[in-house]
Amino acid sequence: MAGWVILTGCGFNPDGSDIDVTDLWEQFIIASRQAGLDTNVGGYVLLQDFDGDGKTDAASGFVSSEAVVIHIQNNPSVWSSFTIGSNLGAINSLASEDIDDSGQPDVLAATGDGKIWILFAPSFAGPVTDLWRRSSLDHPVVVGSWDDVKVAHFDDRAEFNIVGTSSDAGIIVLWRSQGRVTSAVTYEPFVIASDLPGGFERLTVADVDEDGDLYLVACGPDSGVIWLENPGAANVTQFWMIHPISSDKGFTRVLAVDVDQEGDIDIVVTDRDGGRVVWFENRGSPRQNPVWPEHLMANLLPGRPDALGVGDLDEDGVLDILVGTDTNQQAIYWLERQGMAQSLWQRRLIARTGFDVGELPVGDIDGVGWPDFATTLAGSPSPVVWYRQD
Ligand SMILES: [Ca+2]
Ligand SMILES: [Ca+2]
Ligand SMILES: [Ca+2]
Ligand SMILES: [Ca+2]
Repeated sequence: MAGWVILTGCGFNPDGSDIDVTDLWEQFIIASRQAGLDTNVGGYVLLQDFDGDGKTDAASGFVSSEAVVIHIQNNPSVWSSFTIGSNLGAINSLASEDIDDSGQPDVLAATGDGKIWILFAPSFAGPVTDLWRRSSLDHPVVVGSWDDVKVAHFDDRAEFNIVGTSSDAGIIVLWRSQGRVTSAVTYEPFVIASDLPGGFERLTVADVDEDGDLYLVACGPDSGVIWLENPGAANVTQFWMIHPISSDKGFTRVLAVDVDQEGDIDIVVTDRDGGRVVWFENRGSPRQNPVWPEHLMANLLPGRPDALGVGDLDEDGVLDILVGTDTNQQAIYWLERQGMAQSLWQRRLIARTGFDVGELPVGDIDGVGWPDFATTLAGSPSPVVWYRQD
């Protein structure tokens, strides 16, 4: 990170402390520790209404559980958990969309066993707890481990596209359906990028230049940050140009959001080992103007930031960034920009968790009041939780 030392010391509260808002946030349990499910390492959680009753549900998976569990909300403090897939390999990422257009959302899992699984929800004829069919995507090459999976519409077909990244294979792959989806086998792989030195661990989907096509942004601790240019919705199997955003190492999580509210998508990343959250400023027309200035958002040492979320927590029209840390002084913070300075961020402490914080999806979980968020707490007696602000 040489060259950015000048930023150290900027961007904190004047007295160097957090604004403590822990009293304003209450934790609720989505799932308690369950026999036969090892939830001690590496958690992932997403929000989705799986049973179509209008109440937000969740899906979770852990590196150590090798299983995907859905959590159906009965009421905000009572949730029922059902394992929808087990022995899948270490869960490295989860995604959810209605892949087969059945009316019920399905779940995808990228795993350490070298597979990307699609878990298809049972039809509406039966309860959501019926058997979930599973199948895995075809691979263009043998992959040891998939790090991330995302679902979006990159092409002009009705069916969703799926993208996955494997850092150890150094590839990023896009799958497109050959017609109506009945199983993962309907999908054909197309390699977007290969021979990527160091590889990329995390993906996010964003329209980086606002031309209507969706692009990919990728980060990897051994490779930096790039964006990959979709050649166009009618041409997704043609060449995807790779554009560098940063060649600095150490970035573990990535988020695309208009940080400075100038109307273009900026990129937020965690530098886990460096304890920092930084953002890269899109100065408009990133194809012609490829320099993305780096700005410090927070230095959380000795905490190791390795989880990001975004939402307008205080409903003031400005998106807020959630950050979770692990290893030391595990906590959840809310970062809010102060005025126009790019590196002046106010930091509020939402919770000291005592356990490593996983992902931080924001949503209206209880259906009333302010936005809420869920997360995983690896190793905790309550490994899947949500937080509400009073
Ligand atoms: Ca529901
Ligand atoms: Ca479905
Ligand atoms: Ca912007
Ligand atoms: Ca806000």
